[in-house]
Amino acid sequence: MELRTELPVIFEEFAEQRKASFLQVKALKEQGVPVVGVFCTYFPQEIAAAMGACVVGLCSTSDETIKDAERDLPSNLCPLIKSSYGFALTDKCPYFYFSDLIVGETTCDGKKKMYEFLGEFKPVHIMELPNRQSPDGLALYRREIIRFREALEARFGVIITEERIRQAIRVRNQERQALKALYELMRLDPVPMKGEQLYSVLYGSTFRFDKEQVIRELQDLTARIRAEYDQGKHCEKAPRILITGSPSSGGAMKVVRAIEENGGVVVAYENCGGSKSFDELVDESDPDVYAALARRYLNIGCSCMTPNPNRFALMGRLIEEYRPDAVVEIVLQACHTYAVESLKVKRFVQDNYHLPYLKVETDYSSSDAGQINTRVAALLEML
Ligand code: BJ8
Repeated sequence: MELRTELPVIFEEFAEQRKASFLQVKALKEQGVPVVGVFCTYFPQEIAAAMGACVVGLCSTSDETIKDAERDLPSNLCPLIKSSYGFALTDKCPYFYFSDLIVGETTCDGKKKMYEFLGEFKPVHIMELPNRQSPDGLALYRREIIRFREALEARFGVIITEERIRQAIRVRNQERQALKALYELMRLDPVPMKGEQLYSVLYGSTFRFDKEQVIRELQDLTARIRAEYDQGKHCEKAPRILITGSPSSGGAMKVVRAIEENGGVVVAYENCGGSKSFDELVDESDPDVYAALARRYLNIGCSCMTPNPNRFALMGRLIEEYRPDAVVEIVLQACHTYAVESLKVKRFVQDNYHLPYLKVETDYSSSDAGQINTRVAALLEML
């Protein structure tokens, strides 16, 4: 049974949130609110939030500007990097246009080299992200978070106090908990909503700038979905899929759509945009606020870490909690770290959990949609 009532409208509103927020950012900018543009889940949001800045995600996920980007960048490069650079280059992304400062991290090679070119037309601050989750790495990222705070203070002429940072941590933790509560509804079988609907809320909420308000709306949405579920309004029982790999927003959502159009349902997203983004809270009791932030962010299990045990710890937990029937990995074209690590994911999923595993290498074009459809349909038929 499909969800009725006004819930689909709410999902739709979240799905359109990125576009809907263009004007909000413009208005904030006119009120003198600094706008900080970011590209990665490792970005310590709380530091910018503590100065009252508006934080906007700049990762672009459509192939509209890839041709423009390829004038400067190699064509054999991750589409997320080319798309993001292309939107910046052509001034087609209002968020980029309004950003007073862009922050990048030393994650994958393509991204960090692209930032050098972005720096030619916008102020860019690079945070040095260690590639190991070690005590030394933690100390380095802690220092980098302090250096970032100092850079903001110098650029915007403000003082960012520890008290403000703690307040920002409290609010972000509440937002993470609200997102998790919604997400955890997908443990139900049958599920209360489609995986694409869930993702539209997760993604859309990152473009909501009044965090107190979005927390209330998420809590309200979760309660309403649960109440309707208890009245028997939910989706049909379907093969359950866990998504992992490169981020699946925008053009890469074609994989999720192929799964759901062929009778499956995405119950969990291990990748950025999904659990990686909000699974862990910042420890509010740590007297060293910078160490608490460094630990929380450095714990993210991105494939740019080597080794990368935290990705597998999270994936194992999600498999146990969400009970997928198969795992589908999305690897964006030329994303070497996820492509190489995919062998470990395949072994992990097959050997430890005896689940089928499918790797889909793709970009943001629609040229491979038919082929993806065929492969996904074959997987679902087997389940
Ligand atoms: S924490 S996943 S947001 S780096 S897909 S640009 S890795 S070549 S987006 Fe990412 Fe931060 Fe990691 Fe998450 Fe490079 Fe791969 Fe492209 Fe990627």
